[in-house]
Amino acid sequence: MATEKCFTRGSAAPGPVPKGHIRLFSMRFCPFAQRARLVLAAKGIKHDKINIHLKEQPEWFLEKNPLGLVPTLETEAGEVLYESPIICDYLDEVYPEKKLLPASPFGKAQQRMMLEHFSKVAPYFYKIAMAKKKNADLTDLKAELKEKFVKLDEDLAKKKTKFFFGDSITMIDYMMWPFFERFEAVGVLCLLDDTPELKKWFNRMQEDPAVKACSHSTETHQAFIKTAFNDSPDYDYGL
Ligand SMILES: N[C@@H](CCC(=O)N[C@@H](CS)C(=O)NCC(=O)O)C(=O)O
Repeated sequence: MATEKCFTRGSAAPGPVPKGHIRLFSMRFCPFAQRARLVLAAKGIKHDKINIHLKEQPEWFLEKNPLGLVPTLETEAGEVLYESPIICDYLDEVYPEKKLLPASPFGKAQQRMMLEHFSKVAPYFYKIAMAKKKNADLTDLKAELKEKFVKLDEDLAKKKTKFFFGDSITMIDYMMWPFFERFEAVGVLCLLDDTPELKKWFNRMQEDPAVKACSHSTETHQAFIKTAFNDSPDYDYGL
């Protein structure tokens, strides 16, 4: 799809997935959809992308995924997948160039365990954003998040690796990244000053071509978050 503008209720349904492509239903500011975009970019997978207006979803999108969630993936055969880790694992398996998951069952299990732990860190983006909206005191939330950062920092220090599963980027790094990009937007990235290994990881991630291709600036995130707070998210912000 040439346009990045989102499809909304009443938008005409797209045609079938083009031959040799795979289709991602996304939203430009969704951290979970960004995981899928990162994997597509890192692996150089030919795809087409349709952004969805999440408040007024097209009827045909709800027919494909009644949960109405992005990311959603549609294959050339009309198969539909959702849930970001499932989509990303599927892409890694179907497109074997530049594997992001380890080959061994134990390696895969380790990545899943790390992701499970990280699923307790990711929600802090929303918690902090909501607290900021209410002008609430952030002290406790920041202390809790700092504790999580310390654990991640210790993990990197113990492993002595540049990334969370070796010296090159693997799936787990891409699963974590979108939330760190947004931690900066909600003003808590200064917590990294006390976690030097995690800070180095953050800086290395910023240099990755897929991360560069799929990121928004802090200012753009902040502007989008502001529209979301006003209950009228501008999914096309900046286009
Ligand atoms: N567990 C899902 C979460 C996806 C998710 O929450 N996506 C949000 C956008 S960031 C969404 O589609 N919201 C639409 C809705 O809840 O109706 C995943 O990992 O893919």
